[in-house]
Amino acid sequence: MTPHQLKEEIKRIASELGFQRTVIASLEPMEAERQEYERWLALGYAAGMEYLKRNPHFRTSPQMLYPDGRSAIVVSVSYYTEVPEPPPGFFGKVARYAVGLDYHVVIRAKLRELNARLEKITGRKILAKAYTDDVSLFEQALAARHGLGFAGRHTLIIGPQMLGTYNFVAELITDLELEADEPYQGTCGKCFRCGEGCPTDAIEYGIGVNANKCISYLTIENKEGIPLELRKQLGSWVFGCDVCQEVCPYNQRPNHAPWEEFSPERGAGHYLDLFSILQMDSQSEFHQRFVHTPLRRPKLRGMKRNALTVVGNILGNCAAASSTGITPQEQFEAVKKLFEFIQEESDEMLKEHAYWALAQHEEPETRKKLKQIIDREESQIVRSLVGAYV
Ligand code: B12
Ligand code: SF4
Ligand code: SF4
Repeated sequence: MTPHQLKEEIKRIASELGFQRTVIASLEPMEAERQEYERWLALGYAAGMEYLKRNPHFRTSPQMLYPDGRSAIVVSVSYYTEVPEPPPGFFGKVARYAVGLDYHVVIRAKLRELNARLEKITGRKILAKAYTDDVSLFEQALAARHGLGFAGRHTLIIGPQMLGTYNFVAELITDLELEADEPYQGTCGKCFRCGEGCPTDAIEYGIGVNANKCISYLTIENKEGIPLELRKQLGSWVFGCDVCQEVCPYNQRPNHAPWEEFSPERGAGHYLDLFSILQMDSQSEFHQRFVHTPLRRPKLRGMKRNALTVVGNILGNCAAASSTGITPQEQFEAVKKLFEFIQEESDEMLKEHAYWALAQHEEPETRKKLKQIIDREESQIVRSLVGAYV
């Protein structure tokens, strides 16, 4: 088989397995990309993601990552599933990429399957390593350099032929000597919708995403509280955020996820019952429920923080409009549970978020009771934080 035929076979088998697009990348260092990356780091836009700051040279040198490698098979696969109408009540939205089973596990298994089939057709052992969403590699840069798609203004890779952005990027670095593909020349043209639509103004055209402001960072990677000035902008996102993708014209006719592992029935689903999160007693209970899904990342503490913020936003909307469909009785129950939460919780960050959630409810009774219990609050830190908005 000629190298060209082998490359075609790789793309055919990858497509048979469900990968929507496959390109071949060289493992040459990504010099220009590293400079862009360092500029982003220098601006402080990696926020608290210390692992991203450690070694930019390493992240942009695929050969260093896997010294046996000679080329990379770079693939994309859709995770898109239709979002149903939100259930009435206190529910939070989960970003589409996270509704099913943990994609790291699912994709790596498919890439290993790809490798096994390649070993069959080449008749030799292939040294290979599978990666996806692995911080040790600057994946979008590698994908863009070899035509998996182009980086849109929201920084995500947009595939050609309307493959859009609802897809994961993954790589199989192998010891196969393969000819690398050229970049794909796509463009955003005169569109600026993602930056205009981003609820927190996190997108800076030409630079990238300022993670300090991005809801995805704030709800998944962030270990602190949600900054006060950004809490309302979270809206009902309890895990991740899809707004910049929802407004992107390249996502008008998204391809559906090819594997049932990405279906909402197999994982956490599109919506989470917020009080079921708040009522969880232990990290092990949380772990048990979400262990096979991407939602385990922020741990129970992070998810409770997110849930409290979204409950606050829903309570805030109850006063502003009757469109939430939440009855006064349901509001009363929710407020009661929040007061109980404050009584039982010892974590200051979570307590403060619960106070904030209550402060969003513009009901005179709630406000009166809130003032009373703040006066009795033992933690001085919490008292002074809450003082800013009650
Ligand atoms: C850290 C990280 C985040 C951070 C920071 C995001 C960011 N945009 O930087 C946070 C937590 C906010 C995040 C959020 C999300 N993420 Co994320 N994230 C990553 C991770 C681990 C590293 C990203 C990174 O290196 N950022 C650094 C900056 C500098 O990179 P950049 O902005 O893309 O680079 C820009 C410039 O440097 C410039 N550039 C780059 N090279 C060059 C070269 C030249 C010559 C020039 C001129 C310019 C230039 O163009 C780039 C694009 O504008 C990658 C996986 C990986 N290992 O790479 C996944 C990844 C980017 N995330 C992914 C996803 C799905 C998401 C979310 C959609 C999840 C969600 N729904 O909540 C959101 C989307 C938010 C957004 N608009 O980016 C996917 C994206 C798939 C795709 N189609 O592109 C990835 C690739 C994971 C994967 N393997 O599938 N993420
Ligand atoms: S994920 Fe949400 S918050 Fe982050 S850049 Fe996109 S729209 Fe903005
Ligand atoms: S929304 Fe518009 S500007 Fe943003 S990535 Fe999509 S096409 Fe580009």
